[in-house]
Amino acid sequence: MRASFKTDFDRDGYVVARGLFGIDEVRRLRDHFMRLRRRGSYAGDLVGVEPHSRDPLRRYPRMAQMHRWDDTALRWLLDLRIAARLTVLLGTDPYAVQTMLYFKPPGSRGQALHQDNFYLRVEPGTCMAAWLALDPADEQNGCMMVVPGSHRWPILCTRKADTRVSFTDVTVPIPDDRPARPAVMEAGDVLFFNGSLVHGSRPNQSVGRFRRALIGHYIQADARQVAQYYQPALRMDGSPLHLDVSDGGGACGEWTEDGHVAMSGQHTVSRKHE
Ligand SMILES: O=C(O)CCC(=O)C(=O)O
Repeated sequence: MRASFKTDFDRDGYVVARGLFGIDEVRRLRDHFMRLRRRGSYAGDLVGVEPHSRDPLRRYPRMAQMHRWDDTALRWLLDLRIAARLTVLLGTDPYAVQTMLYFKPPGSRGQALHQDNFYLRVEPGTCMAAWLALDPADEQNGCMMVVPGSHRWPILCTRKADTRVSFTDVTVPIPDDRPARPAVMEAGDVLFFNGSLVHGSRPNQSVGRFRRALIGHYIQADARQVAQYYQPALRMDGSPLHLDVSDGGGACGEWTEDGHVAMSGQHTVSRKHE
């Protein structure tokens, strides 16, 4: 772990661990989840699988909470390399609460800018994500976009998102002088980011490149509550524990059909930016 790993994270709200997973491991994970996706539908899918849909995200919808029924996902979620880095970044042990797999084939919409703790409702503190690139991710195929320093902002009121470019219907406003920046990554890199960090992704505009990512969500071990959707939390040895249930929250972004703008009705705090 490089010396600036934690200071970069504290300053920006995110940090990339380059090459944390080897290329063979990444290939195995990619093949595994592609096989599962082609095999059928699972609890936690963002939307029903429609193999012949014109919408690429309906052909390859996001999977979630796979670790509850898939051993490969569980082992990855609890991986010691991730655990060690989270412990450094959080200053406490992590608990694991979610897995997700974004396939993001060519032509897919992205996910509008948001803050994860809007959905997880971790208290006290916030959540953390470990976002493993399973393909090279750049601006053309819709890499992650992050707003450096926004982890110090409160959870913002949401607004309507443009559902022609986002599969979710809500977003958060950002000031003109704090633009989202691309997090360009190689397969095997892991982006760690704070649950208040404003982030999202744009459409995959490449001609033929998937932008797959395997994501783990974690909370710090001194958190007392989290939304129902994330229960039970797991200690990093895999043993389950139930925390108090927060009001509201839910899965990280609800599916919205292309072009239909609708509000979710969930609003939270609004305070001025720092
Ligand atoms: O991978 C993406 O495009 C978005 C992922 C995301 O927003 C998240 O993990 O919270």
